[in-house]
Amino acid sequence: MSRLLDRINTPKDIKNFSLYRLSRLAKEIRKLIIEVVSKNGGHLASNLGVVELTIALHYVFDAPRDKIIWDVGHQCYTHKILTGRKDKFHTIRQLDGISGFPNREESEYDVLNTGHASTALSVALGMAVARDLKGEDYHIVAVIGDGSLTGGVALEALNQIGHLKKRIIIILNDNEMSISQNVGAISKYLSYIVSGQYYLRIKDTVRTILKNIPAFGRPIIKIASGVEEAVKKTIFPGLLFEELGIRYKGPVEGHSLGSLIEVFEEAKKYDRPVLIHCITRKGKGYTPALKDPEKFHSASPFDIKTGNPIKKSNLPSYSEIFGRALVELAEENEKIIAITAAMTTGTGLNYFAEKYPDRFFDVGIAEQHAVDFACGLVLEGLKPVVAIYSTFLQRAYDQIYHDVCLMNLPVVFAIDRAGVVPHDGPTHQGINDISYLRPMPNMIIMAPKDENELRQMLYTAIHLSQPVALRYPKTSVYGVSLSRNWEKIPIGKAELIKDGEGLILAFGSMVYPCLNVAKRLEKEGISLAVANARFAKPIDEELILKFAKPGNLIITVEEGILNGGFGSGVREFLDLKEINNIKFKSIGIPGKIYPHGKREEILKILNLDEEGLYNQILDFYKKNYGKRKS
Ligand SMILES: Cc1ncc(C[n+]2csc(CCOP(=O)(O)OP(=O)(O)O)c2C)c(N)n1
Repeated sequence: MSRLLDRINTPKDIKNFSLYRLSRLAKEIRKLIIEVVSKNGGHLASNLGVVELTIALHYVFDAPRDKIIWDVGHQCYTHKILTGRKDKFHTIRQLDGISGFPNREESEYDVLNTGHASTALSVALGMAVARDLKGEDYHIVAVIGDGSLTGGVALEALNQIGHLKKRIIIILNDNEMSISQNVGAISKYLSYIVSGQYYLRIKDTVRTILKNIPAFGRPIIKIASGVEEAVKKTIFPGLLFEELGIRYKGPVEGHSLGSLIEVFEEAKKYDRPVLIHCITRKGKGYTPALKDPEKFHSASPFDIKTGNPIKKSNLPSYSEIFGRALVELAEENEKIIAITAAMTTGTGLNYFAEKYPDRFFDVGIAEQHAVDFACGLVLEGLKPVVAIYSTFLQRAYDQIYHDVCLMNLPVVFAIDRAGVVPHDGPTHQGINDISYLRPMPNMIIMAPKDENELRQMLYTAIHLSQPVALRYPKTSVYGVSLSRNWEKIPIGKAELIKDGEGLILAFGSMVYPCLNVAKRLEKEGISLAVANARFAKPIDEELILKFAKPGNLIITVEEGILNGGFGSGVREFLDLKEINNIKFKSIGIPGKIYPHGKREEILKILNLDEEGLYNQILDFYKKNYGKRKS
């Protein structure tokens, strides 16, 4: 049988399909997604869960005239396949390939670039207001997961959606999972709706069975009816949404194309906001992903037969080292509390969660709340460690400033995925944290050169009485031996690793590559010291002054944006001291938007791989001293 997919280039090509053909298409799409993600890695489980939902949307709605907005956007693979990108699908998440998230530059069908959760409802409402003011007439559909619906921005949007009552269609894709099991009262409420519906559905069958039990049947039915009323009241489907002013439809079986098409058609007729509650399963159609949707939320390449990852390194990640170290420290210090915003495993906090469930909190996709929740814990004498990816911590900027730093509260921020992040692209690059945290009063910022130092820095951070951010990259560690003793690192003191005339002052992940570069240059007669800066704030002023002699060279290197970063801090200090007779350069990431690709590929593009650093440092040296400093 020929592939239906081969005939599809735009959503128009499926408009005349029968239900049978649409379901054949769903199978073909699943097969393609599994094949490609097994090679490229990607958000497998979420995408397998929305194949029918996406087909039904494109069958019923008329994109790109009708606007379909994907919240987070990690579940957009079927959408991409149906909207002209089937032939490029094998390049997804690869350098120069298509993005793993919606991207307006890629296609007119991608309405909104996304990556961070919970934005779709606000944007949909904004578009609806604009549509109505312009007197235009099209549908606006926002697809949001049950995890993302609990994010603060989405709740703020619901508040205004119910108030303005604009015509938008919200598709709630409820699989009871965020990355891990979804958490919180709203999640529980959604489950009640679903289980309540099952209850109402089975009740007729039960009633018939009871009727047939001669002596007991009728009295039991009486009791059961009372229970039913109570249950109905508490679980009347979608009451919460209805009371907010949003029409609720559902729950709908999210893998039944027929039901989905029917309810989407009906939704088109409403002249006010409507929420369609679709029940889907993450990983649908691929047993390993169905069994372990968390592992396959964002999968690295894997063997299709077994579902086992194709591992490139046997070394652990920085996240794992952090997670295990925190468990060790928590054994000795019962005040330590671990907090994640829906990234338990990603941040390595799964070890902590297992060992200390009472001291572990997954607050859901709620970075702002996570930070203020930590404030409350500190105010009552506990020691919260908030582990959040660099890019997502951006959400909590005001909480860090207003609630942590102004009061000088000793919250520990464990900033994971700091620096270049592979495959997920611009929305996930963790390159801004040094810049956005440096202006924060009282904040200490540190980054380890390797995993042993990460452990010692975590120990140091936990004993500080002020806010502290500890940043580390998404990569595997070096494999250095881990010291059994805990040692506090002196605040604001760098570590001179190699002596020399000029100074390379490297931060975090850039220390070892710079050391290698300096060793190479040494062989070429160029003598440069290398210091492990350890701190981006406060910087080691004494060390800088030692090297800031007239005509001497100082180069800062960081895996972060240059605007306002670590190098800027050093330059500000030199300005303050009115030192302007040295040769100074900051190496880092220029303030632009960076694509998706492997970590090594992006570091190479940025000239932050060893070769790029060698060339940048040598060029600067030659520019200032000719071939060799006399
Ligand atoms: C602000 C923010 N925090 C965290 C994440 C990481 N993240 C990506 S997808 C996801 C879970 C989303 O759950 P849901 O919306 O239910 O979608 P599903 O994957 O279950 O389909 C999380 C926490 C993010 N993208 N944005």
